Amino acid sequence: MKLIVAIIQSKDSQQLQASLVKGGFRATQLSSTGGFLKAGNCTFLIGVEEEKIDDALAVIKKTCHTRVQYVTPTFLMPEAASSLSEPVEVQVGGATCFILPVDKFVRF
Ligand code: 2BA
Repeated sequence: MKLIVAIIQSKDSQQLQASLVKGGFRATQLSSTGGFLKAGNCTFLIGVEEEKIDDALAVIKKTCHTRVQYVTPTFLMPEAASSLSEPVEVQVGGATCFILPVDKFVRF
């Protein structure tokens, strides 16, 4: 078994949860915060048999969309507020997925 840790945008979370259940996957959804934008996002923990990893990733890929966000650089560098004011484009995934080995899995 593997554990997929998938960080996605909150806007896609309901659809992903529904698609995973429909695909026969079990998942836990956590509220999280991106370190860069400091905005809320969602982290899914999905325990998956090794042979189903690609299927689960396909569901995530199909459901989670890349979006563009604009950030004012003053948000990143408050000390340079007077010289930097034009919003900067940031592409937010999709999904950032980590696939981890699971030593043991039990359910009681
Ligand atoms: P955030 O950290 O809020 O990042 C949002 C978006 O800002 C990122 O989208 C990326 O386009 C940009 N970004 C992040 N750090 C940057 C930097 N140091 N310089 C320039 N641009 C930067 P994604 O890459 O799609 O990431 C979406 C969210 O996934 C992240 O939200 C974070 O919560 C998570 N994430 C991404 N990579 C990660 C990693 N290596 N480890 C842990 N979490 C990660």
